[in-house]
Amino acid sequence: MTRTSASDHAAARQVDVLKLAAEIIECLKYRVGKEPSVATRHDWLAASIKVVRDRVVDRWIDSTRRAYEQGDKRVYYLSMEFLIGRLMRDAFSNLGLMDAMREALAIHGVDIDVIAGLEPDAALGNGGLGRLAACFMESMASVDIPAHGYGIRYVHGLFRQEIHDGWQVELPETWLEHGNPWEFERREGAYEIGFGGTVSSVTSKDGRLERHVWKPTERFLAVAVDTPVVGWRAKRVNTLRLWSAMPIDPILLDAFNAGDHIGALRESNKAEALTRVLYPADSHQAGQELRLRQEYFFSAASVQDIVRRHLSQYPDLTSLPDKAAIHLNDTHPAIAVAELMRLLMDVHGHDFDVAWDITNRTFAYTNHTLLPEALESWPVPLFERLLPRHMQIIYAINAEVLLRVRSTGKFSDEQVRAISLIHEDGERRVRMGNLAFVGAFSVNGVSALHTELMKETVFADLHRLYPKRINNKTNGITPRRWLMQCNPGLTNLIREAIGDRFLDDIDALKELDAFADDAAFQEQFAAVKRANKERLVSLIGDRMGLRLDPSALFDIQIKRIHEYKRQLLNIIEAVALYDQIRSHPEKDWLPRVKFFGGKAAPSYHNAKLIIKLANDVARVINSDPSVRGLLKVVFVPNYNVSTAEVMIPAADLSEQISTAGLEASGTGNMKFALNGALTIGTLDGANVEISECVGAENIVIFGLKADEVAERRAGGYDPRAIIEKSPELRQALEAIASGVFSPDDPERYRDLIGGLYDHDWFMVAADFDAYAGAQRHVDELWRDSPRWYGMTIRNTARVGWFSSDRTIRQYAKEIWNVPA
Ligand code: GL9
Repeated sequence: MTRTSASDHAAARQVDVLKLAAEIIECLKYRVGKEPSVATRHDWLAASIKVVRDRVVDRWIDSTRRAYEQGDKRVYYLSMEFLIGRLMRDAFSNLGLMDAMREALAIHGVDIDVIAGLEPDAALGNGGLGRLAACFMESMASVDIPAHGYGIRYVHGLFRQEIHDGWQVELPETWLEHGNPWEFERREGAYEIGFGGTVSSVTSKDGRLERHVWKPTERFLAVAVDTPVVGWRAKRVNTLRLWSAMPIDPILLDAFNAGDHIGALRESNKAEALTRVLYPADSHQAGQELRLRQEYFFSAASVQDIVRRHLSQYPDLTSLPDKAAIHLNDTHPAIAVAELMRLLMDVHGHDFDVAWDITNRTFAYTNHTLLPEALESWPVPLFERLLPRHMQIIYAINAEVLLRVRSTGKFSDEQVRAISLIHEDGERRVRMGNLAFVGAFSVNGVSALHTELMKETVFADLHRLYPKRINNKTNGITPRRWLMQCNPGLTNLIREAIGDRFLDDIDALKELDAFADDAAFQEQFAAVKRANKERLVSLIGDRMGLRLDPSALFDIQIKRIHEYKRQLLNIIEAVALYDQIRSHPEKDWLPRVKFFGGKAAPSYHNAKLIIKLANDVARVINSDPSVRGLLKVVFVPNYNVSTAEVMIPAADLSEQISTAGLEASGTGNMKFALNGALTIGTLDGANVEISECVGAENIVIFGLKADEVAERRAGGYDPRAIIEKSPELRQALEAIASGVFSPDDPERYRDLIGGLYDHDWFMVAADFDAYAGAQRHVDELWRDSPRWYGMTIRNTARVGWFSSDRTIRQYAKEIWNVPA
């Protein structure tokens, strides 16, 4: 760039900043109704968002029109969860307005970081599955795919977690408290959604055609609430459409006039309950009727909307598969398969075969877990009562599938039973996984290992019947949020080293490899990490009143609390290390802080007990003077997307230690590696592919592999014998079980630890020694600073492949058949 053009550029920017500054005041006045002298910080936040939002809307309308005019095929991503987090930084930065807005606000004496901190997290999801949907939405806009996300506008997202006396306490989350400047309610775009009632059939005069008419007894309105999703450099803006339930009759006047004032609001209350709160169960089926109602409510509204949009552009639905790909994010929206069949047959008059062909070429399905307790199924009587017509359709689909199975002559009775959509042993249940599988033309897993296990375990028989259907799409994360926004220090350092190309083409990160052993670069890399650790230290100081040393090794395990993720293994290792430090004070122990963060499903007893244990262990270790501050344990309350954005850039060590075969992919593992943390992990989920990308010498892998776990389980695993042989493990377990960390209730952990001796389903004992050994290896690496930074820089350089842009391009090419 020549001197003149650089100064021109600066001048243009200056105009931009002044213009934005003026617009903010104008917006504050006319749209917020305040003048600067009395505006609160929330007012400034609202005004800033609205000023930028106007620019988003221009491009949004543009993107929508473009898709319409070009007759593009659209992608519809149906997901019960979108774990979005904050939106402001995302939108500002993707529009390239971050610096200009910072300066514009500064003119008014407002610090953008302060108001950004006021934006609530949109926590409309539980964990990885919901966050993946949010990353996918951002990537679909970034790689310019016309896509709509469809979900539920929960009034209360995932509960807020407080820790009282070490225990998790759940409090309602209220993200809409100050309104939501990002959303647009579309009252005109409402659909009727029914439940219950009866089905009658009407036969045509010649007696040939049979039409079914469903008369539901309960009906609600689904109202669309839209949020624009801005892609990188605002190439495209897509829509996230979340459904809110409303009563058809807001007040029953007859009842009201008769004096029944509460009863008059019955409909209204029922509607409100439908989309009020997100179920907080992760990898675990919430078996309640309300959950099935939520699933049908949002799936039916979405399918109706898709059909309406198609028919506004094309004469009939036979071209639907060419113009729409409907993606089922897990089985939660699987009922959409039956809903589309219903519309095709009962409303649009297609016969079963045509309807089934259209449906089958339109749907694709992603499986996110193999845990048996997570596989959704619904009791037939409940299903039949709530959705009588869909139940009939599911029986018809089942008949079609089982006929095909029988006709091959290759399946035993047992295998036929495994394929059936209806589970028949004991209570009859509708299997949503099987419905999604047969209704879709593509079924994918989320990492290479997970996909192979799908073929061998839950879907083994369906896979034999449809051998081409299962495919893999390894998960990814958006580098905008998970590098550029959460780690500006590292982003700038990379730009100085290799230029800006990686901002648009993440593969260019590879060029950083050449700097891995460069002493000067290592020093700068370490300085960035140090600054990020100081940021975390101050967050912990503010939130918990704890003082931490940023020169210690920051060892972090943040994710939902689940036995298979083995936070317990990590805590037991902390206790063992505590013993070692006290028995060998003469040894050169290196300072380490073990951070934990995550929520437990409210009904998951052991997960909640593990949180209490982490807090009990933290209290004892952190206050024991003989530890001399060499080990600290911190449980960070209310872990959420925003907390992750501070913790991940500050991590030295990333804990990815699930029992092999049980974590479908993991995505936190990718975020840590991208931000220059070393991984300690098992060969599970996407860890396997991360290890291949970064190289086995740049990751610390330990423990049983998936096939070894299966073998051990099959071949009479004896945890007690293993514990007896490992003095370190035995002592740590005895200490916990005997109440060393719970003097107020010495029995508290007896059963939790007893379970490890008796069955230890998650193989904590089997992997303990390998894990402890791997941790001591980490100590050695950390002492050798040039080696450590060489490894961590190579992690950042080599994990560009885990960008969700790559994942989305694979979906586009190999599943959806849309250009990207
Ligand atoms: C999950 C898997 O457990 C993760 O391994 C995977 O990375 C994500 C996204 O594919 O999906 N499946 C699942 O039910 N959850 C996952 O995180 N649970 C939650 O979202 C809480």
